[in-house]
Amino acid sequence: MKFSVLTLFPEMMSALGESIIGRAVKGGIIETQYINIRDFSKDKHHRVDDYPYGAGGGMLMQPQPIYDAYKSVAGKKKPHVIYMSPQGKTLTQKRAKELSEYEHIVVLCGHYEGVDERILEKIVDEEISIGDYVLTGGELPCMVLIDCVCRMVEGVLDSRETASVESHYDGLLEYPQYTRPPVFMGREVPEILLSGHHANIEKWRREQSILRTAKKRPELLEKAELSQKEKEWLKENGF
Ligand code: 4H7
Repeated sequence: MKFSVLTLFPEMMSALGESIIGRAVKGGIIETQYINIRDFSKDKHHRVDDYPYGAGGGMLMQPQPIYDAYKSVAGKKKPHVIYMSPQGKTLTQKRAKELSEYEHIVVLCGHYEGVDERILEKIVDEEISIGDYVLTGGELPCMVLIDCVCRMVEGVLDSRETASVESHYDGLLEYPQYTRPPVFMGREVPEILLSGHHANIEKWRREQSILRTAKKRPELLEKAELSQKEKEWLKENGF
């Protein structure tokens, strides 16, 4: 899978060269390219922004350098183009999984007060936000998106990192986990985890997931699929 990022700050993307995503890039499962929109400015001072018509503060990114940057990465087959914007639909695990099926995604990162509306109409398929708060640019949201989508791509995670037991995968939060030592500052690892009884451990983990979700993110429980038995069990535990 390939990501082409159109940005004024390509150096910011270096975080994606590290850790698990970095490994997938080195291994050739994921391809990334970072295009500096400024390289496509036709202005003699390499300007890419200008004042908005109708006044109002701030600067806007002009459409021409963005369009030419887009043309430089778009092949024969039209890529899926995403604009990172606080006006977009909020990114979810479900959408990330769907996006992982695309062969080529282009991400446009806005800066200053955003981009000229006409470039959105011309090239953008979808606007995505990473949450209801304001940032200085679309680069950090873009990295969040790429990280989240890439780890859903087959082969990016190894079997130990598997995506199937974690928060948000089945609509529930992750159960608590423990590693060595067995006693830390007087606090013991739950006995059941040391028992070696796999079925009991699975049951305990499922209960802990449900309990945690009820405590920390009760609104998630409405969408999660709980059995009648589990719903009753929750009630007995005060929820
Ligand atoms: C596109 C349009 C995404 C990109 C406007 C981007 C939050 C998110 C940006 C803006 C982003 C998110 C321009 C909006 C400057 C804020 C003061 C870059 N912020 N900006 N305004 N939630 N900022 O995903």
